[in-house]
Amino acid sequence: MTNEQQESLFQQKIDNELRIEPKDWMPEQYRKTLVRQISQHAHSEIVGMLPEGNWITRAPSLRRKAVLLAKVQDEAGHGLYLYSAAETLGISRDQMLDQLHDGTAKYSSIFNYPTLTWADMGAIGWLVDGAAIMNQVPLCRCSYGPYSRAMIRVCKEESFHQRQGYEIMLTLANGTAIQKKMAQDALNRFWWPAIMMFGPNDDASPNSIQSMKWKIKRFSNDDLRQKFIDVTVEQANILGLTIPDKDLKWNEERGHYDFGTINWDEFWNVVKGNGPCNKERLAARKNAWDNGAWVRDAATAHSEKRDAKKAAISA
Ligand code: BYC
Repeated sequence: MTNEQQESLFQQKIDNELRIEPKDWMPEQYRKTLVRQISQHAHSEIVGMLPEGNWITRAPSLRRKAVLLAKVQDEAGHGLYLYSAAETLGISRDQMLDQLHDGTAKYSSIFNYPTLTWADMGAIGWLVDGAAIMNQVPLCRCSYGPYSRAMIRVCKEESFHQRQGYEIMLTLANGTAIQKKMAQDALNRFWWPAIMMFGPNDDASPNSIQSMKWKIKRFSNDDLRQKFIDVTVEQANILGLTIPDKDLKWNEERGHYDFGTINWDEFWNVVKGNGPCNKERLAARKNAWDNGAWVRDAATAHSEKRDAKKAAISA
């Protein structure tokens, strides 16, 4: 079969909503796009543990601490499913981590902002996990089988994360004047970075057209951003908090909220490594990798010993 015939069969499969599995033929660019997206997604989960991990020892009650601990552990699990999904495309976990550590692989811009107060745990759960759900539910129908299946469990857990964040915000918003102020301040700081999570506008998104044709992405960056804003404004109203956007206004004709201009200079600056916490986040990950060397060595030695024992028995 010629390359064109293979490509045409591949596209037909996608158009017919069939999943592509690891051993199926796929264009090299499809494989590369998936490795890029899935590994960056995995890195985001793992780096995303850091801002919240910062508050585990300072959670205001045992219940809050247990819930936050469980949430952060869930993020580690998401990272592991996603690294495994990416490995089915022929890249090793070590290679992916090298790319994170040397700065060639990205991770979500949102995790380069600091978590200054307890209310930030509420804002992250509500807004960051809320944005993640909006982006990731369609990924459950991604054309690549292992990624789409990993996303089903991830989304179930993200939905609990969003609710726990919203519940923190609700408690603070109905608490003392100082608590309500803290919740408002967290919303002020996390609103725009959460909106930026969806990526550049469609006309500045080099990967979108091809990724949508391959059904890796089901909706464009701008469509998902708009959906997120439309549902989140109503949630802010229930909290009695104000979204920090003076241009936010219901547009009857469009059936959507209009919103202000995103600061793309800030976005690209953070993506390029110059956000408030980029250096700190990367240093923490490299440190964890270096400090974990003895665990990896011990696991390798143990597995070699077990293999040698098995070989000796069967000899
Ligand atoms: N931050 O052509 P585009 C979580 C990059 S984890 C940094 O639109 P694409 C959570 C993009 O990579 C949340 N970089 O790209 C965890 C591309 O650069 P490269 C993570 C960004 O891939 C713990 C360039 O800009 N979610 O929720 O078609 C606790 C041009 O963009 C960002 C995922 O990873 C950004 N925000 O679309 C709590 C979901 N946006 O790679 C919560 C899976 C764009 O060409 N990923 N860039 O060098 C996706 O859905 C897509 O990759 C994106 C971007 C929508 C993010």
